[in-house]
Amino acid sequence: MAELMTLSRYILQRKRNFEGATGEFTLLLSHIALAAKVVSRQVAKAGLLDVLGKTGEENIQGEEVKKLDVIANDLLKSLLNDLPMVAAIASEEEEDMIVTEAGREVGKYLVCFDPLDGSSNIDVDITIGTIFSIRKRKTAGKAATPQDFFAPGSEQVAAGYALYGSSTMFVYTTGDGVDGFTLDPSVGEFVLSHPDMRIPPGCKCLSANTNNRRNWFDGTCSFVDHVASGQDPAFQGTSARYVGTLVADVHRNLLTGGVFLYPADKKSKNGKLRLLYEAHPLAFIVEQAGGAATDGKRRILDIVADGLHTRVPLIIGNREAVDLYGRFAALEGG
Ligand code: P6P
Repeated sequence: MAELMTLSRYILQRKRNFEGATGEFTLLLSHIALAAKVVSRQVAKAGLLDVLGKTGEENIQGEEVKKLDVIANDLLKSLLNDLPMVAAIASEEEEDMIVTEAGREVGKYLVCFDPLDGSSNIDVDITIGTIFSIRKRKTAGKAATPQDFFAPGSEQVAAGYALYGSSTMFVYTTGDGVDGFTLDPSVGEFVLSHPDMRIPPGCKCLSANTNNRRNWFDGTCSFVDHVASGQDPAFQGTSARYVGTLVADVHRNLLTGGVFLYPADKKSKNGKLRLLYEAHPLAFIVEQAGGAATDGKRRILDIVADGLHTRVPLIIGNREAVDLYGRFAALEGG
């Protein structure tokens, strides 16, 4: 039988070269993977369970909260709350940081997550995902504060996502490359399927909500027009692909080559996407896979949040495309 390299076995194997590997990180990542398995099961049967539709409430972002959002958020909160190595968590669905019971004083890790990214796609059966970011805090021995989260994205010790699509995948990095695992429902394990993921050369996809063009700065419009013009050999085979789930668009572009942009515009100078639990983790992964991520000017991993829900413009994917966007933005705004 082919080697069944499960996520747990893989993390344990890689633990040897993970600084201060004490097994705590392995347990933390395994808990996040467990949450992904449970959410995957709920998503797979969403139409049969009373989990579709809205709760009638709004979250801190002013967005409608879908039932599966609440399920995923509550699940991650409860799983992480029991782990002594987790000091605090920040969630897209929670206005404030949550200090965990078990790790209040002794926990060294901080976990940020978007429990269900793309939830507007739940009811139409389009791929959604969970995004997470793990960083170490500097204030051991006492309860964490939000300021613990306000550090460059380059200080993350791990980042990853689960993708609930045609199959359920778990993709993560600890700064030593990116590896992808596919859930085998017959054994209930994530099995290594995409070792050492690298973004291929060639920008196969351009992902942007072009209906926002009326608010875009000239640099963004010029970049998109340049890609569509067919004049640049680097974009001869580029197609428009936009799912409306950030993690699905970024994952596809990671596998095929491509660039995703949710830029600053005249209405939202900080764009729409959140730094701590969307841009930082995905930027860590894409850079580890050979790509790049900026806000149009700054490297995403250099940016420090000034709030748990800080928003940033996000241009992420093939380094050449991201850099080209930056040149248009510098000349004409973006
Ligand atoms: P728009 C989903 O709500 C999300 O946060 C990301 O997953 C996605 O990329 C983006 O918003 C889509 O936003 O404005 O194009 O619908």
